[in-house]
Amino acid sequence: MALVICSLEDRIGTLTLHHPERRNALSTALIGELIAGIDTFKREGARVVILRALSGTKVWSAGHDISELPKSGRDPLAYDDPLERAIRAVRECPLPVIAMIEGSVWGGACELVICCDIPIGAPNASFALTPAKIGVPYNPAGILRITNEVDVSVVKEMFFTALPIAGERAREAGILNHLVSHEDFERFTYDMAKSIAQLSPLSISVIKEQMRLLGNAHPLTPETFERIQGLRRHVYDSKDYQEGVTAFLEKRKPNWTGR
Ligand code: LCV
Repeated sequence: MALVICSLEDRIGTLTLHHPERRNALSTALIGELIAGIDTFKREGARVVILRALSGTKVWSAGHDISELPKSGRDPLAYDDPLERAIRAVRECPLPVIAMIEGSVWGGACELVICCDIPIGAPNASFALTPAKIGVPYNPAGILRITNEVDVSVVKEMFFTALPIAGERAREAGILNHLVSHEDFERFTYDMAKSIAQLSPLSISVIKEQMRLLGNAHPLTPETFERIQGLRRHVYDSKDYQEGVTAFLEKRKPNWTGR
């Protein structure tokens, strides 16, 4: 049985978490399928990814699979931990990733959602950072990634109380971009995905990668600067860039080739 259901239609790739018996806990197996799904979408020409759970779910994800946490004496969130690999796969994916959240989100799954590019919540979406419930010393990269996106005073309250925050408060704190009624949730999300799929994939992928590199809160090393310049040159030297400009001048829709 697939732990993540993958579907690709009109260049929109949808990954649906599908392990309700374990409340979509982020196990090694589930993360493996999630990363494989992203790789498939990249290969098959998707322009945007939606990460969701089954419609009507009460628990979007229960976070790291606690049964897989190492016994004491080993870092529970080391660089190669499955949760860390999933977060890097989302952040380094050249396609925008929309998180479509209904139900409760726990622990490291909150960071996974926050690291998606456009989190959209239904009214019952809630978020609880729970390392203090398990005695886990959350990792510095994760703390930096969360505090880069979410109001620091709210992040402290979430870490220190392990209590969920929801609705408007989650949107105001910066966890959610949009809070949408259940009736509009599906249509709003897929309409946004469709609009992204009409735009230049090269331009979007290089803007996303620049934001990732610049967002790591450290002075730019010469190598990082040159990598950014190379990424941007790849776009403005591209046929797509010419096509985007020409199509505008010719008052027609651009035909992106990704080259
Ligand atoms: C493995 C699970 C899990 C689970 N792992 O259903 O952020 S950090 O640093 O802490 C990081 C290390 C992290 O993300 O840690 C995980 C943080 N997650 C949590 O604290 C949430 C733990 N889960 C729960 O509190 C409850 O399961 C919720 C509230 C999510 C759902 O409650 P509900 O009553 O609907 P159950 O608890 O009955 O869970 C159903 C089955 O899923 C397993 C759980 O052990 C149970 O398995 P059995 O049917 O075999 O008893 N399960 C739930 N969460 N994170 N397994």
